[in-house]
Amino acid sequence: MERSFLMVKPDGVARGLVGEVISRVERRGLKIVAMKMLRIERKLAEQHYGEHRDKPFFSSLISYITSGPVVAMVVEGKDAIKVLRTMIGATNPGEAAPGTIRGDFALEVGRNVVHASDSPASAEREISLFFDESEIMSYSRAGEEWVYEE
Ligand code: IDP
Ligand code: MG
Repeated sequence: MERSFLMVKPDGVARGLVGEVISRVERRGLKIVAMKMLRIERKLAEQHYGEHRDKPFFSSLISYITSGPVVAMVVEGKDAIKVLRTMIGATNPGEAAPGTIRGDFALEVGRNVVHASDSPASAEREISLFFDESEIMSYSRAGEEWVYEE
């Protein structure tokens, strides 16, 4: 099993899309093993998006992500990182396929509703930025035997 970091960004929270995102994750068979609502502080935002420090959109990205509460999650399941990236859709919602979260709920790259880790290394780094190991739960979901072959 793999873990990824998933976050409903401030626009997603403000637009009432938290339940929509969560229900898609649950329906897929993935398991939410940690979750919290928080207002991201500037320092955490700059750490989280450190790879984009030199990009022209960095300061607007930091303003966006710190502009209101977010809902941060750790999601577990087979190929969780790749599966969530497919479910959220292309970074630019204008290019995101219908059926993806961004393709169904967004129009602009600077208001693209969700974040999901893009690799195992990012997932590990992002999970540890937002969660203590003690906040990550271990439990069985009913029906898992019908999601996984064995
Ligand atoms: P990702 O969120 O799909 O992983 P990244 O390239 O890692 O996309 O960019 C991080 C975030 O930065 C995007 O989700 C988006 O909010 C913002 N962003 C990326 N490119 C642009 C841009 O060209 N203009 C404005 N914001 C951008
Ligand atoms: Mg990214």
